[in-house]
Formats: sequence, structure tokens, C-alpha cells
Amino acid sequence: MSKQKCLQSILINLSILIVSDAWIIDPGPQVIATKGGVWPKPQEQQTHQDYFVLSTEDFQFNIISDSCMILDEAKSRYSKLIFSEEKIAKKYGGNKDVDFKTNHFLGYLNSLDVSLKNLCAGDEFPEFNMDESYTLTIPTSTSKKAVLEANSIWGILRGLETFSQLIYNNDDDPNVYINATYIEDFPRFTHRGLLLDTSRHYLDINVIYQHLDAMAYNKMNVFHWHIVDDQSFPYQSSLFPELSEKGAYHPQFEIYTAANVAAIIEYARLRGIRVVPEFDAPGHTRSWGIAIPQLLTKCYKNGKFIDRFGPMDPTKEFVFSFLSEFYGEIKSVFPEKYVHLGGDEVPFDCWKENPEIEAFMKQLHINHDYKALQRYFMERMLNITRSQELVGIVWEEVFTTDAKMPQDTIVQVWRNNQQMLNKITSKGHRALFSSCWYLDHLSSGGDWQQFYDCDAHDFNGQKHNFELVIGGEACMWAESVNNENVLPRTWPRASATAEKLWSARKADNIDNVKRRLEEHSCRMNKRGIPAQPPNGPGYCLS
Ligand code: CP6
Repeated sequence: MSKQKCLQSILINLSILIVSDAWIIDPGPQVIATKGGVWPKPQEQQTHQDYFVLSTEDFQFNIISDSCMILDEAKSRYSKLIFSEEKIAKKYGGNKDVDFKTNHFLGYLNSLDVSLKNLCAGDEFPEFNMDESYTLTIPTSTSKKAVLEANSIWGILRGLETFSQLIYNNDDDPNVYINATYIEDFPRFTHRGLLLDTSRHYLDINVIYQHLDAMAYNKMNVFHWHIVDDQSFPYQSSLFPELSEKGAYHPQFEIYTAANVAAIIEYARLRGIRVVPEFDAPGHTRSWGIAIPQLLTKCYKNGKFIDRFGPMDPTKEFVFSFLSEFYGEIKSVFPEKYVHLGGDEVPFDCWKENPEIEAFMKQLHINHDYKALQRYFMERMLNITRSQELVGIVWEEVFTTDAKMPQDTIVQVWRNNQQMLNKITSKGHRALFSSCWYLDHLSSGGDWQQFYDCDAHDFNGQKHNFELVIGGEACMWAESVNNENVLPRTWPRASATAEKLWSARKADNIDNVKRRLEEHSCRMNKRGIPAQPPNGPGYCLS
């Protein structure tokens, strides 16, 4: 370097030192997103430094076995997710400043070969305990073919999601990258649900579709549809259309028609998501009574009817024959063996004052034992659904009131901690956990870590207890959410639950978890889900 140049460079450096405040101002902590991080974390993943660029001209999903509708649709969805971005370069074009000469560059990836061991028919429904395992290989050699293998179509769907997440961009570089990777993956828990309440506020079909998209991005597999409650009855029944005509917020605009319900079930099916409806009873049923008041208990004060109604009325045979017909319809509308019967939070005040209830309870020799009356109601319900060959899911109160339940009944814990799971599974029932994943409870935006710190196996138990815990659900009760805020309030907070239920117990260290969630949240944003930022200040990369 000449003397002059040397002096020049010293001066330039000095001026940067003096001018650039950025060198001394600390912008505060920010979580830097990963690139190609997978959420939820796969059970087994080896990532290499070697990488491919996806060839936009040649890359294709190659379906090795016979295809079917679910697979064709998935192929088209994931092609769009991977290649929709305008930034993607033509095969050899536009690659500014990319050093393809490094020995880590393996070339252009030409295909993902999708290999399904058990052929898919195309009309199958996702079901309890479906096989969602898969293996995914992005080779370390220059073979230019990635391979996705699974036994079932559901494993292929999960593997395609993973493949789409392994892809990343670099700043100011139009190419799409993927590192050589080997993944062997399967869920830790079989039931990974999201509860959405569509009674407190009506949610548009399109908002439900977005939730189902987000669930697929998080490998969740059960949409627990808390479809009706006290406040409104948006489910349009074909047998009893008056229920939504009178009980919905609006008889036309705030209902789910048979066609809407069928479309939601189909949208979910194509994504490997089951739709389990809940018709909560005997409590939380005031909206049923607007059309059919005979279903509900009349409330009395000092021996007088006070024009108010309480829970369903267990003294009336009409109630049970009605519900039997109603569940016959539900069985034909929802392609599910499981149905949620509710059974939570039954208020006793109306039962206490009603003279017919009092007489009925005397007859049954359960004087003043209102828990016993609640138990009686739920036992009748479980018999009804059993005779329809449906399997019941119930809230934990049904268990704590000592109801006799068919052995295959699933109990969902929402009030108590994990020790309750021990009690339920010790009686041989399967159990779901939700207590620590209540999305309607707010602290700050960064509260996903509280969800992440909670584990469905955090109790003292034996192997058989743990095996009967089939999973859990994040719950979005809708008292204070509507179409406007339900998506950002749910995502990415429910993503924490999704990873707790899919990934190994100690999947990753918390700094990596934060970085992966940062990327995952941005990825959901790019895909049209208005997820809120998970980690405080920061920005989404290209
Ligand atoms: N609605 C119904 C609710 C709740 C439950 N059931 C609920 C109770 C307490 C909290 C959140 C939600 N809003 N039908 C209980 C399962 Cl904190």
C-alpha cells in the first residue's frame, strides 16, 4: 500500500469512528431468527453445511407411488409456498454475490421424490392415532434428489411441511437454499389440538381456514370446535333449524350452514386435521333454550318462576330423546368417532330452587346432592353417544363427579394441574391436558415461554399413566376475541403448545427455541397468517 493510500484509509476509519454513533449505541437485545429452522423441532435431525439451491426451472415434487387427491392438493399447496415469492431466481440468473465456488455448494436440487408405502385412496379421513411419521433426506452427495418417505399420507403431509420449512433465502439474494439434512420424525403425542370457541364471537369461515392453515404449519392435528355455548348457537342443524334461527347472533350471517361445516371438514381433512365438535351440556346451553326452552331448567325464587333458565333439565325425558336425535345428526355430519360432550362448569343455583328437580332428586335418593344430578346427566349422555357408536370426550368435572364412564372415554383437564392426569389415567381413561395452554389468558406478547415451560408429563406416575396421556390442546375461548384479533392472539402462542406436543421433551435449548420461533413466526406472516411477534423488538428477514 502506498503511503498516500495508507493515510487515506486511516482517515476514513477515523471518520467512521467519530461519525458513527451506532458503534456506541446498544440497540438492546434482539433475537436473530434461524434460517431453515423447523417448527416444531423434528425428533431427529442432522444438518450439514453443504447446501443446494432449488432449481426453479427444473425442481419438482415427484410422486413415486400412485398419487391421490390429498397428495395432489398438497403438492400444489407446497409448490406455491416454496415458489410463490417473486424473488426466486431463474436457474442461473440473478445470483448476485453468491459464492457458489465454495466446496459446500452441492449444485441445483432437481426434485423431492415423494414415496408413500401404503397407497392413499384420496377419500380417507384423518383419525385418532393415525401414523404421522416420515423420513426426509436432502442428500450430502450431488445426486440432486431429495427423498421423503412415509407409511401413510398423513406422514407425507407432515414431511412436506418440514421440507417447506427447511428452505431459506439469504438477504439480497434471490436464490432459494436448502442444506443437506437427514430427518427422522414422528409426534411425541398423538392428539395435538386447538380449541376455537365460535359462540362468544362468531368467526368467519375464512378465519377458521387461516387457523387450519396455521395448524398445518405447526403440525397440529385436531380442531376442537367449541361451536355453541350460552351466548349463541351458530350451528345450523338440519333436524332442528330453529336452534340457529333463534339462537345464533344472526340467523343468516352468523351461522355455519351444512355446506360451511362440510367445507371446513374437507379443508381440515386435506391438511390431516380432524374436526371434533363440542356440544357442551348440561351447562353452557342457554342459547339452545331460545328456540327450545323445554330443554332448560326453569329458575325459581321463593317458589316462583322468575323468567330465567339454567342448565339443561335432567328431570325431562324429552331432553334425552331430543339429544339422542341431535347426536344422530352430529354423527352423520362429522366423520369422527369422537365427540366432545362438555360437562364443565354446571351452575347449581337453578337446580337448587326448582321444585320439580327437588322431587326428582328425592325419587333418585340423591337429595341435595347436585353433583350426583350432574353425574346422572352425563351418564345418560355417555350412554346416548355410546349407543350411536360415538366415543365421548368430557371435561374433567365429569371425572371428578365420579360418573361411570365407558372405558374409552377421554377426559380433558383444564382446571387442575398434571396430577389430575395421574388420577384419570390410574382409572384407565385416556387424558388430554390444557390447563397451562389457555390462550385467552394474557400476560405480555412474550408469554409463549410460559406455555413452553409446561409439559403434559410433569406428574408422578408410571409408564402406563404416561401412555394414557394422549396429548393436549391450546384453548382459544372467545369472550374477548373476534375476527379482528383472534389470529394474532393465537399465533405464535399456540405454536409453543404445538412444539411441546410434537417434539422430544428436551428438544432444544431455549436460545435456539427463541430463534426458531422468531423465524417460524415470520414464516407464518409470509404465508398470510397475522401472527404477532414472539420475542419483542426485531424484524423479519426477506
Ligand atoms: N367456556 C366453557 C369457558 C370456559 C370453560 N367452558 C372457561 C373457563 C375458565 C377459563 C377459561 C375458559 N369460557 N364452555 C371451561 C372449560 Cl379461565
